[in-house]
Amino acid sequence: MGLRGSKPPEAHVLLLGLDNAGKSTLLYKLKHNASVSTVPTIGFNVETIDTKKKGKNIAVILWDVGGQGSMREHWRSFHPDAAAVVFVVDSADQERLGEARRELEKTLTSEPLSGLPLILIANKQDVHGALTATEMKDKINLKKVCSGRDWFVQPCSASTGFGVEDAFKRVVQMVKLSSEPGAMKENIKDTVHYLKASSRH
Ligand SMILES: Nc1nc2c(ncn2[C@@H]2O[C@H](COP(=O)(O)OP(=O)(O)OP(=O)(O)O)[C@@H](O)[C@H]2O)c(=O)[nH]1
Ligand SMILES: [Mg+2]
Repeated sequence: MGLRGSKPPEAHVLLLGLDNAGKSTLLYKLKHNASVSTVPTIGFNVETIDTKKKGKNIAVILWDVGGQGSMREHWRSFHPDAAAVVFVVDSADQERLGEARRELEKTLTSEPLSGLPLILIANKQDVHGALTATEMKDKINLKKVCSGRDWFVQPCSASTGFGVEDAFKRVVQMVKLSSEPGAMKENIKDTVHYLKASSRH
């Protein structure tokens, strides 16, 4: 047990992926076990989930950043504090798989993310014709894309809840805890202010 009043360590986890992949649906399924109807995210959503890692309390802070083209330039501002990347892919949208792979590769070349674990969510498994997790792994050539880091592919349906808890357990297991919890770097703060201001207009 921690000291009274001391905050548990925090792990910032990025939820990234193309627009329509199901990031926000996944976030709210995880946080509230609710199926919410989402709109495309302009800016970001953030939720904290308190849990335990190796018997110790930790707070997992999930940053769900909009995936539309215009939003992707902001992903980078969320990289410095990240402890893991969750990349969500629509397994039923094979037409955009190449685009998803390119964005994933671009994301993983970012210096602050080097060596961090990657959890790939093969989402929308409830849709007929969706790629299986194994097919997804092979098509994205994940072994190569993720060389030098831990990775895992989780089949999931954010709509039905299938695989959602398993995905979160895997994140908690693989996440790297920061030695300096709680400190949000200045550039993230700036982006947060900017995105909040833009979403008001
Ligand atoms: N069938 C099915 N639909 C899903 C699933 N997950 C999400 N969706 C639907 O996909 C659409 C997009 O979901 P969002 O969660 O808003 O997608 P997003 O990744 O947050 O998109 P952006 O905010 O634009 O980046 C919504 O209509 C969801 O209901 C799933 O597992 N199965
Ligand atoms: Mg969203």
